Amino acid sequence: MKVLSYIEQVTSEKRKALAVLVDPDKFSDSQLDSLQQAFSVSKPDMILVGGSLVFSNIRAVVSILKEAFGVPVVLFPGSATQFTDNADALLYLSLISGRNPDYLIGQHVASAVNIARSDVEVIPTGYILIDGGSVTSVQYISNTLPIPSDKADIAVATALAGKMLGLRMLYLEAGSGAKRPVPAAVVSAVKKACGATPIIVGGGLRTAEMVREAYTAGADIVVVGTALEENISIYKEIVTVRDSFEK
Ligand code: 1GP
Repeated sequence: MKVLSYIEQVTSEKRKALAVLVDPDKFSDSQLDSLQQAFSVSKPDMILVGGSLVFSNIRAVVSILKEAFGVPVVLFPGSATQFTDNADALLYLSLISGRNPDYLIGQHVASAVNIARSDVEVIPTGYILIDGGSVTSVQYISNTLPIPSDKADIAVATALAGKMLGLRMLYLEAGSGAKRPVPAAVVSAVKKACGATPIIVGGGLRTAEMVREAYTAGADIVVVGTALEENISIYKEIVTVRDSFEK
């Protein structure tokens, strides 16, 4: 099954999905071991690979993760250079909270021909940065301003614009390692306005309780990266929270 169809099915059935973010620059044999142990109980729905700036070999990391886990490996690229044709799918991100044309269309033009030549599933995704209490790498590198975290109305207007432009998913991002995650009020307002469009929430989700709050507010997919790099033992609690939404 294609990745987007799977996500749309999860969303329509009001179940929840979990994505684990792997930063290729921090990936190591010991991280692979700890993910293998954690996932032996219950797997995430997908693994995201990427980052604002990546210097290592993404193709090699994708290939190891595909082989090890048998779950979709989805590119979450910080720039056109992070595309690799051995991934299952690509979040084709348009940074619609920003006004930097390079992240609205420039990187897309640079990567379009290589993507079109591949069999990688392309998922047009509206990427919406919400202020997470500190300047994050994505904000600095993309040279864009995040939406203030108390302005749910601006987040809703941005999300609706993205949806009407044809974007198939909306990613509410506080930034990796954010001090504060996207507020529940912002998640629920966007979910209410955008109906069936899958909502991804990530950045600064450090505990199972925070993950539960994001799901309850309306996140269809939650992304966790830093918290698992720091303490893999919380994976079990997080995946239990995901499964508690199963009917
Ligand atoms: C970052 O949303 C992801 O792009 C995950 O953030 O590393 O804070 O979990 P964390």
